[in-house]
Amino acid sequence: MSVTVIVPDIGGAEGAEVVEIFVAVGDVIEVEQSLIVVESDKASMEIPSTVAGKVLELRVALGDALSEGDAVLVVEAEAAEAKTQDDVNSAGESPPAAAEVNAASEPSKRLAEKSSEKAAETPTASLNVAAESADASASQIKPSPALVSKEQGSLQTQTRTEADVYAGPAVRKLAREFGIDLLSVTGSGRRGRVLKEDLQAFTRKNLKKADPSASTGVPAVPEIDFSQFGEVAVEERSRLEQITATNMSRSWLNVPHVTQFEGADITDLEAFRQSMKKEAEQLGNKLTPMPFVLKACAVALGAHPKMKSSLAAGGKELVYKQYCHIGMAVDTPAGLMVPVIRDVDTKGIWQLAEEIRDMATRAREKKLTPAQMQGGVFTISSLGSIGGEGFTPIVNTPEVAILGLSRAEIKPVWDGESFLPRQILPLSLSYDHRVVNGGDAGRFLTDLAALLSDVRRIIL
Ligand code: CAO
Repeated sequence: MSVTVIVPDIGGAEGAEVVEIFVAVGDVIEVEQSLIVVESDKASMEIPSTVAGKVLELRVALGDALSEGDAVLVVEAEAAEAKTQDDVNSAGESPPAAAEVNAASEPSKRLAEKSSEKAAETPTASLNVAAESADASASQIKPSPALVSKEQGSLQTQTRTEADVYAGPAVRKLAREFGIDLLSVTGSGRRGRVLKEDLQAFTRKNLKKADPSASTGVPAVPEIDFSQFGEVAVEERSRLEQITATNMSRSWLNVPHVTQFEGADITDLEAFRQSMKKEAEQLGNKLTPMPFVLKACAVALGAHPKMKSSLAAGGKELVYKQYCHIGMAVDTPAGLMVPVIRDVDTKGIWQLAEEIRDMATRAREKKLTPAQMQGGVFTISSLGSIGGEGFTPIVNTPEVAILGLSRAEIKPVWDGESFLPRQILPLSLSYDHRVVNGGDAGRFLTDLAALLSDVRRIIL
């Protein structure tokens, strides 16, 4: 019996682009086998099969834009599996009818129908999930109304409408915010898809033409042809890297940063951790300093709630969060990702150690869902396993503080009579100086260092 495998709930992402296809017609697939990877503006996700059997037909191509319920492929399913899928279908989550499936090969039409309202509602969230809503540099360089109407005027003779333009929801939203008619933008993506960079290039080009003084006031870095000086190789940056770059610029330009440093004496913590390593192995777990730091941060954040607040109402209000979800920067081949570990204050060290490994693995295998990267109140970025004496992390807005960890080293510490060899963990706390002042940060960091110096305090 043939069964259509459809896109499951992908965290509300609309028009996620197909960037990889793992199967071909004729392949025999298993339940849970990864079929394709889709990439939204928020995350990359693998779509697994819900049935086992032979692939009869592929309903997607690279570059297609998919949403929940869209058809991925048709499988000649094994009987039991087919029944399961039928049950799902009859429960109201049926794959699209033939006509709808055909429409899936025309992404521009579907996007036009679905994107406009939903994309506009997308909430701002953490570091790697907030690209579309907060492109700081872009939002400050709106073209003048005169410029836009001139562009639009020249297009009124065309019969195509904006709905015919191949573009994702985030790009449509950005275009609406700028007042840019998508028909006037040349798409540089696959099959002419209009990308955010195309909107930025369009805006830059027209700003130059219109009124140079209407820029952000930040002088642009000139584009240089480096090949004039020697051989070069040009590599396209991943979407994740581009989103991260946007978010870093947004935070750097909006947030007055201050970074404060402290060294936590983790000699006793390290002795305890080493003594527990065997037990961790027996449990199939791994005990690094990270779960202890997470837990200590949760306790310190509980005592200093401003450090996990966010600005609201244009800076007139402060939102205090009664929960303690903490983001953890993970270095992946595709770029920086920040999964969020939920309710850290309620969890024990073993559980946190397990979740750290799980989230880091998911991040590296592109298996994080958008929900797993949202809701953080504070972020930890650990370069401890990599090295370095200290660094100044950039605040993951709208959070107001981020903790950097560098490599712990044995240092001589004066105890009043002699120098003792103590293991010191370098901490660097960057904070948004609109919300947190030096006193707040100093008290928080001193408490955090005290918790790490004597982890028994965590349970007090
Ligand atoms: N000092 C000394 N050693 C440290 C340390 C520190 N601060 N932190 C970790 N280590 C050790 C660990 O104990 C482990 O050694 P053992 O196996 O002997 O115990 C080793 O370094 C490797 O640790 P890990 O990296 O596997 O695990 P972790 O829990 O420390 O970190 C994670 C997990 C996901 C945070 C980390 O793997 C990672 O991706 N870090 C990079 C984050 C990043 O890129 N930040 C920058 C963002 S801004 O550009």
